Amino acid sequence: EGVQPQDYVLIKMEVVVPFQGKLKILEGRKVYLAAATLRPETMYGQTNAWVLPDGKYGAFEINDTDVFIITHRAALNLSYQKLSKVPENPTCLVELSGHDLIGLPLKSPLAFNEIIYSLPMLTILTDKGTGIVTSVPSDSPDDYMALLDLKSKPALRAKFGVKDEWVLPFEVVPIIHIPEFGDKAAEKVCVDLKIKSQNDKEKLTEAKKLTYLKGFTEGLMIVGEFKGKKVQEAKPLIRNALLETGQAVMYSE
Ligand code: A2H
Repeated sequence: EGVQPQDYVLIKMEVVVPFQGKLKILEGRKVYLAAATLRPETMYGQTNAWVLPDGKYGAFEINDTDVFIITHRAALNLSYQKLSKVPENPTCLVELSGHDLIGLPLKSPLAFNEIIYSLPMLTILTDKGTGIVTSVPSDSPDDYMALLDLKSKPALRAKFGVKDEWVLPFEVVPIIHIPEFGDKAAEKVCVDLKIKSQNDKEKLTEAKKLTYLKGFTEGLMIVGEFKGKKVQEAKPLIRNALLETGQAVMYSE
């Protein structure tokens, strides 16, 4: 954990009914994968969600209606932030592994893709955020490479039981223009740096540095309600709209 507290926006990605398998027990409730992000203004470009296949998750009662699927660690933190039905005591309705979550159909706030799927990412940290990440391959080098790995490696899809239709139809959605990098900044930087896979840590760190700062200082929204505005200006407006409409909550750790 860092010394500075990190404030995340938790995006409520709704699991589409009917529930299957271990999730059947949650019938009648609103169930969400809650993804921690620092970039709420990129939510238009979501193509999927990420889970760690061997990660341990649970379905936790947040209030009378909502259930969040997150790590136990995140549920404990949330329970001290007024996000638990029983304060300071998270209630787990069912234990889940990342494998149980692969292939869940989701409706996610602002996404141009009406339905997206939950897919495996091998570099997710279980001691950061909720252990659930939303994927925006236009602007996140990690997301771009993890999606490219799945798209280009049938054996990787087979290993995790990922169906072609959860991955192959999903293309990078341009949402932000950065003068130096164009409309698909993450793709451009990954190609320029010749990044081979999601495991190419050093180069991905470099790619993230390059895109993150430029995106914030020079990026322009090219879609959505704040089209034409700078990313810097749009970010708090989009975050507040997501919070006010109940599509997201704040979480700090
Ligand atoms: B970001 P920081 Cl478009 N493991 O959201 C690995 N990565 C995680 C995570 C976890 N447990 N929890 C959150 N994250 C990702 C969007 C995004 C993000 C874009 C561009 C850059 C970017 C869409 N994915 O992050 O270490 C989430 O991905 C660049 C670092 O706390 C979250 O924001 O700074 C970010 O990492 C939080 O990372």
